[in-house]
Amino acid sequence: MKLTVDDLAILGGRPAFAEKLYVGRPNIGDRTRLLVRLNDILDTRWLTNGGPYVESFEGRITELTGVKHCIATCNATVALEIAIRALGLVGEVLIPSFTFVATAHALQWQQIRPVFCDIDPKTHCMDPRSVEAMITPRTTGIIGVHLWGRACYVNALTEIAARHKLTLLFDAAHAFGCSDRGRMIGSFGEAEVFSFHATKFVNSLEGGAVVTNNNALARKLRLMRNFGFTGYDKVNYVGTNGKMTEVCAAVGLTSLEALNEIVEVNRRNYEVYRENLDVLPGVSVIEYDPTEHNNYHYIVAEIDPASAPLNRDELLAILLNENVLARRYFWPGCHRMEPYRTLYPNSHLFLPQTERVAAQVMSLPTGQTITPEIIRAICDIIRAAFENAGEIRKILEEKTAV
Ligand code: T4K
Repeated sequence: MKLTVDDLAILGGRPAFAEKLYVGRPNIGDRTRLLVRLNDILDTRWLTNGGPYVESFEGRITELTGVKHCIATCNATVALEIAIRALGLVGEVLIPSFTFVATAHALQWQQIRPVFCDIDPKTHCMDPRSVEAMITPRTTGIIGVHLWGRACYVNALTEIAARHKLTLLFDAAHAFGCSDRGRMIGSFGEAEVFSFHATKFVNSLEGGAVVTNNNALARKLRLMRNFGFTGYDKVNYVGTNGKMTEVCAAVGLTSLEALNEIVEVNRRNYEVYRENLDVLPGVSVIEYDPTEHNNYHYIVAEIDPASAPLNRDELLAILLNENVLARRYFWPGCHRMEPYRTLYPNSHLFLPQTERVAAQVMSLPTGQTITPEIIRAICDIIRAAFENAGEIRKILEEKTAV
């Protein structure tokens, strides 16, 4: 389908897509197998609290990542919270600002200050030089984030953590099924945290997990996930209710069975996007290293305002009008969100690359519901918008002036 500017809804036409195209549309595994599992759960009436489906889900995660222990949780935010608590982090912890706000909230929730570090604009991951520069006597840990599923600077962060005697944890919410120098993500640092939220390529409706090779830590995490109970009527820690339900585990197991299929679809989509977007002025799709395992879950396009005819936000407005709900993850950066911008008003002074990248990045729809034809049509909209940038900009300016 070749669009002309007349087809662009912002100029009066009908949206190119009759139905909304979402980033994060859930992938669904084999329904028949899922329904068998759900019936079994209902028949046995074991719904949560250490049931067999959670146990097998945890077993599959350990097999796939090669990590000794998996503690499945109700979501990754709670997984981060209990990992942070079990590791004894206090005071200040270094994290990137360019991440989903849950990374910061998991610290602030327990009165630990997230100290925001800048990113390397090439990888969008926390820059080890910024990490080193932000260490103070109050720093107790570092949380590296494998953004978009691409491993962050694991070696450099491990070395910095060891030299400064800091605890290293990874937020691997995006990175299930990905590797770093051939080793599956999950076994780096003291522990790593995965998300299996509905919008992730493998999902358990809501869900997360902490994985670790540390036996004592694993035991502590299991207790903390279940109120700190060490036996009937006996509590040893301040715990929470972080348990995954049997239904979530059944969805997760079914989703894991489709893992290779979903990755294949994501990889195909990624290649079609690259083919069609990388040729446009000022547009580049972030690269995944083909020598690593990748889940290709995020299609992230960078729009360089210096060379693209329209900027990121102008393109988003066009796409939205065409029913393409692209997202500007992770704009404007945690440091510009409350409570952080009030609590730590000077953070932006240390985050020039974060500010620049956050203003240029958009995430595009992919997953099982998105076909190469849809992607070509989305890319055609962007091309047509660029070709008519002058006219479009005028209309957008008039709209915002009203
Ligand atoms: N660390 C990092 C680095 C993370 O990215 C995340 C979560 C976490 C930690 C915490 O993990 P969890 O505690 O959530 O397990 C979404 C997800 O809710 C969130 O899990 C994810 N990262 C983040 C990047 O994306 P929103 O605010 O964008 O969600 P929402 O509701 O706008 O959904 C995104 C799109 O997906 C929508 O446009 C519609 C579509 N959608 C969504 C759902 C839930 C569907 O089509 N069907 C659905 O059922 O955060």
